[in-house]
Amino acid sequence: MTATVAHGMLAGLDEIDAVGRDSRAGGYSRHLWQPADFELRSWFVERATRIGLAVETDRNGNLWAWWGRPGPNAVVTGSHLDSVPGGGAFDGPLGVVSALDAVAALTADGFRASRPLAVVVFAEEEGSRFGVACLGSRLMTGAIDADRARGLTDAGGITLAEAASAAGIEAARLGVDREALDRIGLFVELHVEQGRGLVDLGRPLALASSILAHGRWRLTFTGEGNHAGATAMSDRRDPVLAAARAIVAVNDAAVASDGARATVGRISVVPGATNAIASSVVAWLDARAATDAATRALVADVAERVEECLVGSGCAVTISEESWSGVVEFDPGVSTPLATTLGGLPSLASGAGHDAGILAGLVPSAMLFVRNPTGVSHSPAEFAETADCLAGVTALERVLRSVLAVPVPRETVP
Ligand code: HGY
Ligand code: MN
Ligand code: MN
Repeated sequence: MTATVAHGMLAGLDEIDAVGRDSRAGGYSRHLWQPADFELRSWFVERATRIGLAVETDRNGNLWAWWGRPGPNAVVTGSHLDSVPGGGAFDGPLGVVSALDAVAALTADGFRASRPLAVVVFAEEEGSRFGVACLGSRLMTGAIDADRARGLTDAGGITLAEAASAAGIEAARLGVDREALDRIGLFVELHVEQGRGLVDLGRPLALASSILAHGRWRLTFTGEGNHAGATAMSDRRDPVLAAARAIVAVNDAAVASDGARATVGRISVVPGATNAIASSVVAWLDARAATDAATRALVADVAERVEECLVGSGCAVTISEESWSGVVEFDPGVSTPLATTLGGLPSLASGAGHDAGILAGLVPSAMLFVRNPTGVSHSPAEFAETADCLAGVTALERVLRSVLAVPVPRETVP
């Protein structure tokens, strides 16, 4: 499925349509500071510059395109351009393209903003290269320790610090960015919906009410590498078998819970030979639930079940928490006026995480969702109708007009 939208607006989706296509998985694989990501960053700079914005890269690799002088109490909109492996065309890029189009509509008709405005592209939102989702916004806000982040490694063993340096970012400066954070007066992220909420409501747009608590855990199973032909079945300590049983147990735990979700979508087998019993397996657990406590309880249940699976296997397991995001409740004091501006919109809970969720505890934040008729995301089947996307741009533009018209208090004018 492509993002083809033959319209002046949303043309940005067509412009990046060929970038990072994944012929093996289908869809797109666009990962931090790899060729597709660099190409998308260049596209963004060119696109933003063309409509009169000035682009800067912050200390964590996030891009900011400013209309006028950067300053406090800014209205910020945007999303991310990276993808999961084999992801869809809309998750992230729709928010960036819509933001640029909404701002272009404002600049084109001579609108005069009373507050600074920026379009942001957050780095590594999916965590596909270094394992931690929303890495750019987490670093900026201090939601991840900078030293720990610098040591994160990609599949090839390259550290974030090394990758940052290679991309021209000073690794020592990765981390909390008070200056960038303090400039945000309001963050509005437009995003394709990733479930069927809007389909069920029969509405094209909604505002976000909440985000599930979620996190990632790394399960490392160790056994004994050995010969596939020469090792009797009774002599084996096979971590693949242990991991397979454990993965079934992960699913059982979520099914037994009250609506929690648990997924193992990524497994690596070492050494990964057809004719060798593996020596170790790493399986990544993604767990989510409506409350922090329910998510923690699910993971505790998973851990217990996984240990039970290993009894008598001769294998061992270690479980390490790689990232955690507590439940997010978007502030109705921020969202309700936006809904009013838009003539009333439903509110929708999100099962997916977002940079707006990382920011929400620190700066006024809201999200606009655009209907996804397939309800499918993180897959090439992710989709949004052009009419709904255009409704999203128009809604974002109206929101920006309304919030930008409110003057900055005199003492905070830069
Ligand atoms: O994984 C997530 O929830 C998000 O799409 N990054
Ligand atoms: Mn995503
Ligand atoms: Mn996203």
